[in-house]
Amino acid sequence: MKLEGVELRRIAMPLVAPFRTSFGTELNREVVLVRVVSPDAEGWGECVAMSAPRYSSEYVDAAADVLRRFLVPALLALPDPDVYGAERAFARFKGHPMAKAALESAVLDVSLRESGTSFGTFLGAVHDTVPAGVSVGIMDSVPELLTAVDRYLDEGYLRIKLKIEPGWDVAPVRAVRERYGAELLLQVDANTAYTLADARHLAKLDPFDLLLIEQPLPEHDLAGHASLAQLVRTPICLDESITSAAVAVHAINIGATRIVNIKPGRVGGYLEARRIHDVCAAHGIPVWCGGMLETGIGRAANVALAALPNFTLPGDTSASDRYYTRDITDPFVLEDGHVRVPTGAGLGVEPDPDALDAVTVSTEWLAA
Ligand code: NPQ
Ligand code: MG
Repeated sequence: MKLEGVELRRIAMPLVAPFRTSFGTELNREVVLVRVVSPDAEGWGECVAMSAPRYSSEYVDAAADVLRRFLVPALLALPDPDVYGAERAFARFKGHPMAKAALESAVLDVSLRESGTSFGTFLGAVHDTVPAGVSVGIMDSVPELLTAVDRYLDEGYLRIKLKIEPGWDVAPVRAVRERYGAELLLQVDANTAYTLADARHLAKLDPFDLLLIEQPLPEHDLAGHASLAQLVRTPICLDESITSAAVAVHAINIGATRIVNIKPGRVGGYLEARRIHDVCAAHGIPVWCGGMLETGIGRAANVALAALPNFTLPGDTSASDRYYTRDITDPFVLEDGHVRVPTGAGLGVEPDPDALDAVTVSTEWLAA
């Protein structure tokens, strides 16, 4: 494949409602979109870094900088770029997995569009639709939370994830479990807000039969998660900690994680995400697809990934309107609690030019 150049586009999308987690409140999603252009096609990728380095050390301006100065030039210097060569070229730079994932998926998209193959087919999808869960932010009160959960269940979501932090954990979990009963698939996500000293407190969640507790401790504390796993009955699921297939294997082997959240942005791309899927399957560890408030571009790729066989728990693969009034692609919608895996070439979706214009802050063209 020959490339003509790469466009970096900054967009800003207002959220339908503020989204509060243990690390802060988001009102406006800033995104870097990557468009890779060949003579015959173009491919899109979405960088999931946040405006500020709160989820991980990456943030939007840093991702744009490393793309512009290092990753895009390394890609354009390849004599015959493809997704595998791109991944190898990016590996020569430390860190910045979200920036790498965005560019890697744009390269994959353009090459798959040229060959007429879908993301799902390329990755090994075995389902036409995937079950959708929803992540519910921290609220000011339990009644407010129940109103939100009511609405999501009415819309058809098949699993609820409550964001938790110290002071907002046992009471909201109890209230939701009591209101909807034992049948509701329910889990929590702490985004690193606790310490091992909170083990006895976290064990108070055990009676509520949660599917899992996601990332209770800081990301680098794998040993702490292994210790915590001995003190609580609820399965521990790692998100922030799992940065590669090698780390996933280590975390599984020391008993730090019984379930794994896979986010392609966090691990440097869809190739590494598929390897994590594969090593988890080999170890009997179920996985599910996380979310980073993606637009339709990132969502399309995630939904394709979530259709692989070891994604046996509903993901944070919500419908577009969970986050955005107007998505930049045709919106992903719930059909009986499921989201459909696109079947067209590449991502199978593309940005609508008018919708894209309406949210674009700036663009730059990096020519080959
Ligand atoms: C998680 N996502 O699983 C994350 C974290 C997260 C859907 O719960 C702006 C951009 C705000 C990305 C807040 C979900 C965000 C964000 C939370 C990601 O840990
Ligand atoms: Mg998480």
